[in-house]
Amino acid sequence: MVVDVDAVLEDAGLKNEKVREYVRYWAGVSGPDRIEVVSAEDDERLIAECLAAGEIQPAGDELYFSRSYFKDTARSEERTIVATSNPDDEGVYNRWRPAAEMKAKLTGLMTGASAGKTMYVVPYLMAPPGSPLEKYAAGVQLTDNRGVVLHLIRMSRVGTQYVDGLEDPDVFVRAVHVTGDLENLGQGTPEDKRYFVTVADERTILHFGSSYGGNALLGKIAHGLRQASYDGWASGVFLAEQFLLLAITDKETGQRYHIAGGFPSASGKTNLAMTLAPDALGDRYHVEFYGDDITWMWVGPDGRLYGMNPEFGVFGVAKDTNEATNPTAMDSIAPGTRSIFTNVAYNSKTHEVWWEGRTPEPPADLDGWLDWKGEPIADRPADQAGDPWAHPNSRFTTTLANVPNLAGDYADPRGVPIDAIIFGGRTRDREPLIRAITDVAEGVYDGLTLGAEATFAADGLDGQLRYDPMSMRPFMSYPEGAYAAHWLTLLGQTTDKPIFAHVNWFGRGADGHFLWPGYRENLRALLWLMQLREGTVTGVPTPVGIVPAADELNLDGLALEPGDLDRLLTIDTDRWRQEMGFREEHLAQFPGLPEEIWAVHRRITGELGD
Ligand code: GTP
Ligand code: SPV
Ligand code: MN
Repeated sequence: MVVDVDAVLEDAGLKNEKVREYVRYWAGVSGPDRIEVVSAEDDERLIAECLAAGEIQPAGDELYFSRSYFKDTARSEERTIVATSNPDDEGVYNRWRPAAEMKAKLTGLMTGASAGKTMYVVPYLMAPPGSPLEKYAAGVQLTDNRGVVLHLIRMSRVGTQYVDGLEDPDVFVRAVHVTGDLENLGQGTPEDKRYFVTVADERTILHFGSSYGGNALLGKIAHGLRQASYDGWASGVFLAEQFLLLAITDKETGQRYHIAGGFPSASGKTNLAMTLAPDALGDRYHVEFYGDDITWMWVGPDGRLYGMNPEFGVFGVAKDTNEATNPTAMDSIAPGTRSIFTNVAYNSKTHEVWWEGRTPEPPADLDGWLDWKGEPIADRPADQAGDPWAHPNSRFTTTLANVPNLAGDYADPRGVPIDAIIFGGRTRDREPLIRAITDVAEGVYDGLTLGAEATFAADGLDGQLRYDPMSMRPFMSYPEGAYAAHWLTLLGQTTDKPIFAHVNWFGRGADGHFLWPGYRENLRALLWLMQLREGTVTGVPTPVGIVPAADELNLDGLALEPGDLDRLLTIDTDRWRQEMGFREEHLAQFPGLPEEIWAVHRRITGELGD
């Protein structure tokens, strides 16, 4: 069927001729039956259409449930590629391939693959309007999946106005998503047909073979992280990182601090960004949310490092989200918020949703309950009785505006000045609760050597320990040596430098229990960091940073098990010496790593002794 692309775009008031050219070209490739231009105002109608078609189900008052294909429930790192025309762009983690080869491959896969479907044209902006980084933020996603459109409307600013007023009409990211025949793509086999490609030097994203999360919502990770980090490096102007962004206000002194932080996927960014002060400290401290997954950072006119969240929503891990761990998240997905739950357990009769950790025990009455694959829980054979009801990477999607502690200035185009940058992963041993780092090169070194136990957010890697530089390993778009140099250059331009810290909420005792209660209590470590920056505490110096003295941490209202605090604040020198050997191998993979980074490594190794 031949669609009159120009007539559709004309009708929709989409005037940008470069956008039209792009839509025409890819419609010619994938061959949809219909084309529709989407604005945020279309949400209600699209929801109704998805409900009518059974693509989503009702999950309470203005809440929705969706299930993705059971082999399509997480990002696939092996199938993700960064392509350019310059072989020097190959890094250790970006799975670089030649642009020409990948464009030909994807064009082949996409040819005719949207036949019988509607192609949605979704113009978007990954920035608050008016941002100094706005020109890197405009994009147009094409997708043949209506459910994906619902997610895009929640996760990014969507509307034709974002591409019609462009300073240069040609400067927007071309983001093409074709779902493909999910049941015949050989996911996870040697015949895997999926390809998730960012052609970074052409600002073109071509994703084929998924309708899930970071594989399909191209503004988020493909543009917001891979493309943007490449643009930030190529322009020399900014950094785009998988970081949360929050503010802490001390109501007594009126001081306000902004903290950005990189934790690998499924390691607590959403939880920390949405955190409320623990009850005992709530009268004095207030935490505000800016972002939970992506922060773009640049040097402001006053010489400080500024940051903003380019996203418009939250795509958060459902597991263990409840009133105690994350009350703010629970509010942001309450009735009336138009949230979408994906791959959680669903009750087809009562329309309730449930996931592991939502309540201590699953619902007692199994009637109507389906697990994330859609199988009735009541019919489970005995040997599957203990299987999770929800997929471990099941998620909720909601807009920022639903987050009750969203900062009033979250969309201020000037961004916010960053006082501290923290790194943290899931580490059972070695890492103390917090260690502060005052030197920029040492902070960058710490980010580059961030290590974590792998999580369910990426297929097939659960349980393995791996390095995840700055939490960007799955999103790295250019060589790691150049990445480190770019960080040092930008931070070198700042006059008032952020303090760095490494945090770990996941330390375990010998019997496996968490040493630290985590969640809302994590604020206590950050308060210490801010005091250290102010100079009101001094901490205890160690070869790997400054740790709190036991009496410097505010533990009001918190009962820790005896001995646990000691372990949380102690550096295990033997484990650290062993770690330095691993780090040496890790860093040696990266050609062109700046000498300043190696100097930090040698200094720490020397101080740890042998
Ligand atoms: P992505 O969205 O994948 O990038 O992940 P994220 O870093 O935003 O992870 P998120 O905050 O959603 O946390 C993932 C999991 O970690 C959830 O199951 C949380 O319940 C758990 N978690 C978060 N914070 C803590 C903590 O302080 N302690 C413990 N023990 N678990 C935590
Ligand atoms: C992550 O995996 O780090 C996410 C979710 O934030 S996704 O959008 O699926 O990449
Ligand atoms: Mn993430």
